[in-house]
Order: sequence, then C-alpha cells, then structure tokens
Amino acid sequence: MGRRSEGFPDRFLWGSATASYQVEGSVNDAGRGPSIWDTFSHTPGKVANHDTGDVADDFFRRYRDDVQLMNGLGIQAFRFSVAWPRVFPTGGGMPNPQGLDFYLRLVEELHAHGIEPFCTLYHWDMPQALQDRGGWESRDTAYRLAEYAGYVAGKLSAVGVKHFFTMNEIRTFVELGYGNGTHAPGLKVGRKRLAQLNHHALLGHGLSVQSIRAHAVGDVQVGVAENPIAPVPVTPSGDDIAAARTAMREENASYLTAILEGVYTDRYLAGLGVDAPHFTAEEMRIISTPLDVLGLNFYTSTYVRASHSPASYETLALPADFPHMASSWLTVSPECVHWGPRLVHECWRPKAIYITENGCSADDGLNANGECLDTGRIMYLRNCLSQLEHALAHGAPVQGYFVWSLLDNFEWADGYGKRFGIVHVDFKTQKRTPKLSARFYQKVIEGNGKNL
Ligand code: GBH
Repeated sequence: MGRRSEGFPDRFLWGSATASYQVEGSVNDAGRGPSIWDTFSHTPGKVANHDTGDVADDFFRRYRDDVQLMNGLGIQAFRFSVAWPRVFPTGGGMPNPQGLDFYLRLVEELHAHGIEPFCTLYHWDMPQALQDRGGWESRDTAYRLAEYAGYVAGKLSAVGVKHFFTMNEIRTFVELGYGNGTHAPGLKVGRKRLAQLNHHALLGHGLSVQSIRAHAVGDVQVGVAENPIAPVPVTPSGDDIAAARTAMREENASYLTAILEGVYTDRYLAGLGVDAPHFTAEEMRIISTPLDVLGLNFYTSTYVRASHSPASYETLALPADFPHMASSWLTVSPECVHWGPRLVHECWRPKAIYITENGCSADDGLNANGECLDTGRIMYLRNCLSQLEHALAHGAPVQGYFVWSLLDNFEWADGYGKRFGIVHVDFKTQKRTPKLSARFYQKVIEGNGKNL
C-alpha cells in the first residue's frame, strides 16, 4: 500500500463548527416559527437546569463579532446550520425572506473574511408544525425536507456556498429523539416504529441530495454529516482489523451503510425480524444517491476484537475507570479519528471526507486573570489530530477538520452545563474569551498541523 509521509496536505482546511439552535437565540425574531427544540426545552424536566435556546450565544445578533473572532484565530472554514423554521416557519408553504436573509448576511460576512462557509440543512431543529403531523414518523416529512433543502441551497449557492450537508447525525436524532426520548421530540416509540422513521429520515437525506443538486447554482459538493460508530481494533492484528471493518458496516447498518451501499444488511434486517422497515428498491436508490463529500463526526471509539461467534466481532465493554472528559459519555479515545476515517475509506471509498466535528467538553472557568487554561481540551485535540495523521497516511481522503465547537453553547439535554467551545462564553454578559485551546488551534493552523 502506498503510504504517504505523515502530515496534512497543503490545502487542508481548518474549520470550526456550530449549529443553529445551539448558538442563535432570537427564537421569536424575524418571523421564525417554533421548532421541536423550543417545545422540548420549555417542557419541565427535559433539559438540565431548565435551560433553553431562547438566547443561547445570541449569535443571530452577534455573528459579525464571532466571524471576526474566527478570523483572528486563522480559522479557514465555518460549518453552520440553517434553522428550518426561520426559512419555513411552519415547515412548508411560502418561505420567510427575513429568515433566509440572516444566512445570506452570515455568508457575506464569512466571505468578506476569507472564511469558507459549510452549510448543514438539518441539525435537529424541525419546525414544530411538522412534528404535529408526525415528524419523521410521517413519510411526507422527507419530501418537506427536500423542498426546504433545495430552496436554501439554491439561494446560498447563488452567493457562493459550495458545500452542503443534508443532515447532521441521523443516528442521534433517531435514537435519542424517538428511541430513548432524551432529545426532542422526546418520544419512545418502540423498535418497529423506530426502524420505519429511521428509513424516512434516510429517504429525506436522499431526496434532499437530489433537490440540492437540482436547485444549486454552479458546482456544489453535497453530502451528509453522520457520526458513525468508530470501531477500533483493540490490537493491530489482521484478525482484529478485519473484525473492525465488519463492525463498521454492521454497527452503522441503518445509517452510513444504507446511504453508501443502498442496502440494509442481511444481519440488520434479520435482527429486526417482523419489525424491519417497509422499503422499496426505488427508495433505496434514492437513499444511496452518490455523494460528493462525506462529513464524519468523531468523539469516541468502540473497541472491538475478532470473535468466532456468528457476528465475527465482539464489542468490548469499557472498564469503569476508563478516562472521560466532562461529559461522562465522552471517553478519551482519540483512536476514532484514525480508524474512523480509515475504515470508512476502506469500506466505501468516498471521494472526499471532512471531519465535520471533533472536540470535547471540559469544566472550563475563568481564572483570576480572566484566562481559561483548558489544558485537558488541548490534550484531547492534540491526540485526535495526531491520530488523524495516521488516517491520512493510510490514504483516507480527509480534506478538512472542524473543531466542535467555536463557542460554548446550548449542549442539548445538558443545557449550558457542558462547555465544548474553544472560546469561553459568559452566558450572563455574552462576553467571549478565547481559551488556551483557541491559541493552540491557531498555532496548529499556522503550522498546517505539522507542529503537533
Ligand atoms: C454532536 O453529537 C452533535 O452534533 C452536536 O450538536 C453536539 O453539541 C456535540 O456532538 C457534543 O455533544 O448523554 O449518554 O445519552 C455527538 C454525538 C450523541 C454524543 C448523543 C452524546 C448522548 C450520550 N452525541 N450522545 S448520553
């Protein structure tokens, strides 16, 4: 295998990421309709500390300052999401021009600072009106998403946006939103309905890819940003690596595998038995519409080894003392940034990969000098970026990396209690203070990652 020398390619893109509901605030301004996250966060007991996204980082009004902040750090690309209920307050019908206008102004500001905009259409803030008609349980929602995605992509590509992701983390909004109910809309629908709505979400992705291409002005790159389970071979033996490759396909069977292969694996369907989703060959063709780019979000690893069971791999439970960051789920397991892109490359040969999210929570406060010395986050990021070099060396076509997140923000069910930013936000005053990790990232960008 032709191994390149270690290191990042010359035109590697260094970015930061956010999502609409997590940063924007101004939820009742400029004609925005309610989203399922407004409803959910205002339902007592759903979000820690009764936090809501009503104000968040006030990014809707402060985006100019935040773009300037990114520019000062040398950040080259910004991944943001569009709030569907800003553009279509009730999910469909007539677009709300004021809602779209915000994203046009944001893109203009980014371009003025030489920052490449990367747009995600659906980062979980579905218009409440569509949830009232079934949300992802309704097949019709897939068509509504595609209409909205095509409309926005038409407008934003006309002002020079070149990269579009249909959705963020289908697994998360399916399994947390409808499986265990810890995310909006907070349902627990059971296995059969879950498999069917998962299928509708995939269909929404595929229809949106087609609709974005049909409406886009000029050449655009279209993909999905998914968070596949990243199986890491617990030893580098050939058997364990082969097991990890099998695990990559099977553990992600109803997400990436279906999207990139256009099939549900036999094992997935057999496992569901009578609860398997209804689907047609035509739908599977739509779902697997070829992509230009693949966005991959990686935070944690799943350790696997070869086994003689019919499954051919065994997932290892983590010992109780396995280290983690401020969020208990966020293990310090940076190998996912090596094996994740590498196994995706080996399994499916995508044309281009972006790491669309990677980062961690930490208990960040300001010291007496007003500094946030988040050495834990620097440790986490440095290790992940070093692992990414291995993925590149093994030929994974990774073209860029987006740290999650630019700013501390509304961390879904954890509210503002978990901080993921490289920039500290004082939620009382909205004051931004770059953490030490922002300085670290700035230097990494300056050295194009050759100085880790
Ligand atoms: C990403 O999800 C999201 O895209 C982003 O919006 C988010 O802010 C960021 O990560 C940080 O969390 O609490 O034990 O039930 C990452 C995948 C899936 C990780 C859900 C946390 C909940 C674990 N996430 N998971 S638990």
